[in-house]
Amino acid sequence: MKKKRVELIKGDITLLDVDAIVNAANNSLLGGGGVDGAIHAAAGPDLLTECEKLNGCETGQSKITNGYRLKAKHVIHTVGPIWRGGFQDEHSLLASCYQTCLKLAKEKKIKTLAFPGISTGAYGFPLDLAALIAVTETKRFLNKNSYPERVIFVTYGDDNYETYRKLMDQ
Ligand code: AR6
Repeated sequence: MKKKRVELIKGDITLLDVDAIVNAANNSLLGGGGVDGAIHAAAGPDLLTECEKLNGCETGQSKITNGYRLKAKHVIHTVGPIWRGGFQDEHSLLASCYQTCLKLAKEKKIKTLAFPGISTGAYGFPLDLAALIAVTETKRFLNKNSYPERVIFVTYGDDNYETYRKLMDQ
């Protein structure tokens, strides 16, 4: 049987043994709270040193670094939009985060890539819509490309897990 290329798990993304994890960063790329803080804490100070050389990142864009002390070999930092009611291009900016991360993964021949729920914490994006964008953009990309071979959505709470699960079953 063909192995599924999209998976869903609950847990802490910093612990995953994958080729790359995605960081929900901010425009400075210099760290913050939430998953960004957890990734920097787990990767150690060399991650910040590499990030300092990147000159930040625009919303909807992504940049790749090493993973340092993480099990993951790389971190793809992406900057999700802050939710402002849905009239400020938030939908296409979030779609662009997924597209640019997947494109970087393809270029680097990354086999396994794990995503957190970009913009669904401090940035306030409605979870249902964010999960729909995540699943739609990922499936669309995987249908046309052989890298990444496998994408894992990592959720950090029961609500999030159920939201993704329903969408992935469709
Ligand atoms: N593993 C997996 N998911 C996590 C983890 C973890 N260790 N920790 C949090 N989440 P957020 P944003 C989930 O706020 O909304 C930062 O300060 C969390 O439950 O981390 O894109 C940055 O520097 C939520 O579902 O990112 C920016 O300033 C999701 O990760 C800002 O927050 C994203 O929540 C970005 O906000």
